[in-house]
Amino acid sequence: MKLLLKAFRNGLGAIIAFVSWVIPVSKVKRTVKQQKEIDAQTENIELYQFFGCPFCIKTRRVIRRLNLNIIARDAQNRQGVFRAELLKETGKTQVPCLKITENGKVEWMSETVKIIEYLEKRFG
Ligand SMILES: N[C@@H](CCC(=O)N[C@@H](CS)C(=O)NCC(=O)O)C(=O)O
Repeated sequence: MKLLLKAFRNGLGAIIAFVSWVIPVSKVKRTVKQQKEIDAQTENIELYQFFGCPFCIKTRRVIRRLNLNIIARDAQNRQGVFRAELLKETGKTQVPCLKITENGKVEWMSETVKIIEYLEKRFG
């Protein structure tokens, strides 16, 4: 029963992810120079996420719209290094979670609303 529910949840998540991927977004337009500057900043930002999680899909959509090259880390794989790192550093495996590395300091940011607000404010 548990396995069936998990399969259903993952299947549903994959469908939502696919639908979100096919629905076009109106991307923020920048000059090549501006985009290069933003790319340099986003090199230090990573999104810890699950592929089919609705909160992660919403966050990924904002990232797509803002035209940000933020690398997505799979925190769903129970044997994976990113899940282990997320758990070690934040004490939980809640996603989405943004890892922001700045001046040698690492900040972990949870909660979709907070993450989106941060991205919009900084890059919107
Ligand atoms: N309030 C959170 C909820 C996020 C949430 O529930 N994420 C689920 C996946 S859809 C999760 O992290 N589950 C694994 C866990 O909590 O360890 C947000 O808005 O970001």
